[in-house]
Amino acid sequence: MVAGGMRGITAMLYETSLLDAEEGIRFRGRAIPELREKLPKARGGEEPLPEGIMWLMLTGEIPSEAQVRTLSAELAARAEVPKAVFDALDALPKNAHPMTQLSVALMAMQPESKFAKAYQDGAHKTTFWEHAFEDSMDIIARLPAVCAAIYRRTFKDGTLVAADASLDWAANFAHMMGHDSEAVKELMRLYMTIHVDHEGGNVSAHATHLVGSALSDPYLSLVAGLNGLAGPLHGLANQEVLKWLNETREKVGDNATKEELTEFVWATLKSGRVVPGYGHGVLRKTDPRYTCQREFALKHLPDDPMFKLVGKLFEVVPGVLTETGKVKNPWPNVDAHSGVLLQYYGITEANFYTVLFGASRAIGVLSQLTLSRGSGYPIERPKSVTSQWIEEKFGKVEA
Ligand code: AMX
Repeated sequence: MVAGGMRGITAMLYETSLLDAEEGIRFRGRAIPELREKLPKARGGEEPLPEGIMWLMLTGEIPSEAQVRTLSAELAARAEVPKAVFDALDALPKNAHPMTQLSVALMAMQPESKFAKAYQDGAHKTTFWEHAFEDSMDIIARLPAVCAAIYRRTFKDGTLVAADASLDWAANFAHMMGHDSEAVKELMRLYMTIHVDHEGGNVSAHATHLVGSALSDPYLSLVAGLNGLAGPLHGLANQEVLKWLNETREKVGDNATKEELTEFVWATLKSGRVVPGYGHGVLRKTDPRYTCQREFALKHLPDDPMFKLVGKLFEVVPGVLTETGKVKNPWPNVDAHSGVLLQYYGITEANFYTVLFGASRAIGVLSQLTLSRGSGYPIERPKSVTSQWIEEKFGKVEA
């Protein structure tokens, strides 16, 4: 287990969500289909508001519509981004990856940390959670403006779109990116709800949790997690999926047979790459987050050629991965689908996709960070051993 990426070691307390290998993620005991039905929606909308899942993760309770509207308004009231963020972004090379920009932008806000200030002022440890909560609210409130600024300076003409405080958090996010249709707003609500959390052991959640356990403030802790999310085996997989789908399309066209697709998937594996969007460290079934995005696509874009390609690949990839004899979960994960929905609505810039994932993941990991400070979780410090120690204890392990 220690040599295998700690897979299967139970080692953390993490309240906001729990992953079951067969059933997928549950947030405070509730699965995605139930949340899609029960969480409050925007007026006239059908998808849940991410503010609702944030409330659920923090309190364990499904909020009322009025509670969610209060939270939306509170976030809107805290949304102003300090000028230092834009100065820091301007100082970066034009080709800095959007995830690098997001890290830098958050670091530029860190001097405002209420947690760090309270600690320096001698705050009692029983109050740490309050300061962590204040920072978390500020960060989450500002993320739409920060991410939209990154989007518009990297992929558009750099002009910024003013916030619309009457909109919910996700709809305002789409609006500030410059995507104003109701359909995009609905997609953003769904997207931002389903990417929030995936229990504690994944790289972004664990890194945030670990760094937070040193009483590093929420800005420092979140950035650690986001830098992990920027890895291609974790959050960056969503950008890799769209690139790979485009590559697939170029190579085999829109009317490829199953045999042609199978050959293409094998060619990817033989070139020493992974098939992005497939596999998981814990899940052993199709990710319910994939399934709900598929349902969204069936409703809104059933004839999109990219959506059809995703469906066709679902018919061949698991067979190929199973045939390798080593992949433990041959089924699609959340990233296999998300890019196709975004590109359909004109958000075609794949390098931006992980920023969207990060904005959503911030809600989950910061909710847990607040709870961890509330429960006085200690500094995390597991034990490591050397390979020599393993050999002395258990003998030489043959590969
Ligand atoms: N394509 C090719 N090979 C894969 C694979 C895939 N999709 N999934 C697993 N494998 C390989 C592993 O690389 C490993 O090979 P190795 O023994 O030669 O090193 C072997 O199968 C066993 O791996 P595993 O135990 O099944 O998976 P894991 O827990 O080590 O890794 C994950 C999980 C997600 C990193 C892996 O499945 C992967 O690389 N998937 C593709 C990238 C991806 O979609 N990542 C996103 C995951 C979800 C998320 O965090 N957003």
